[in-house]
Amino acid sequence: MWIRTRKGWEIPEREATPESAYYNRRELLTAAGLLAAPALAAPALAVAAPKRNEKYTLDRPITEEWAATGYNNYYEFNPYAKEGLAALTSEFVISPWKIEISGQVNKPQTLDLDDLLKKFPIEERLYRFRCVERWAMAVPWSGFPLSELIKLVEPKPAAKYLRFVTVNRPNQMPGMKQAPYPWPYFEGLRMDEAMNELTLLSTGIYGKPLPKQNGAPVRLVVPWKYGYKSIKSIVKIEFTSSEPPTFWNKLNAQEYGFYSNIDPKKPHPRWSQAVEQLIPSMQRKPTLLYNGYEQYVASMYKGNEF
Ligand SMILES: Nc1nc2c(c(=O)[nH]1)N[C@H]1C(S)=C(S)[C@@H](COP(=O)(O)O)O[C@H]1N2
Ligand SMILES: [Mo]
Repeated sequence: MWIRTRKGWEIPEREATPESAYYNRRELLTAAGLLAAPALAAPALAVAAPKRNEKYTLDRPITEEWAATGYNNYYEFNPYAKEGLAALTSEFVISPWKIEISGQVNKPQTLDLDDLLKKFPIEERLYRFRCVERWAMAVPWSGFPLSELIKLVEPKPAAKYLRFVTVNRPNQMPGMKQAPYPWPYFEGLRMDEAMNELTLLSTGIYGKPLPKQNGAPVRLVVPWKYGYKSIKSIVKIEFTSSEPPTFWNKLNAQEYGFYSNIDPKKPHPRWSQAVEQLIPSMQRKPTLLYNGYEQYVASMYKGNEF
């Protein structure tokens, strides 16, 4: 049973937090010692910043790091709030981390994330990112193309889809006990979508390891689809022959489809998708078809997969 709760997107426009309130909030949090000062954030980890792949460019400024790492959707930590999630992640253990790969592949295996990261070079890409609730950002993700991992495990011809599953740790993720959702979170992609050059397995943001609230230690980034497709803290990837069920579709099939490709002309049943709002200012911008990635993805679709 799903108890319906008020979502962020149901907040009336007039109550949306204006930019100045965000800045003030941050100053207050910093003064109260609740946000780490930058100098303390990165101890002497001599990790080189990943090299940026200049192919992927933006039409807007990069979102301020504090906003992208301080305004999140991660229901396992809190299904009712987007701010302050970092403070709820202290019990969440992200190392060691294993990913189990199973199903229709010649080489099923359980991979240690550290070993995986030695196999593939990490690059940085600037991508737009758009939540179905209309908030949007533009951030430097680091990671490697999911296609590299797919090639490693050699899919069989019967593999048509990938099913992804988030870690299931109610004792480390307090939100899991706050709402009766069908945990653990699960998502899926069609094989061609998973192989698309844009689809990243991301382990970092802003040149640093992913903060826990952004999906550490490894998450998907699928920039032409609504944000909920970009599943966080992945522990399992299964190659399947039929379309896998997805978390939000299970909760509300009328509102959240399997494809969830971004289309300004297709409204959500409860709101228009014609405009998006850039965090933290909530400046409005027209939504772009496929979030502006039409040249990379349109050929995969006949036109009705939204
Ligand atoms: N496991 C898991 N993955 C998730 C979510 C979640 O609640 N749980 N939220 C999704 C939604 S709705 C969005 S918009 C993005 C937000 O990513 P961000 O917090 O890094 O901006 O994560 C997606 N991945
Ligand atoms: Mo979202």
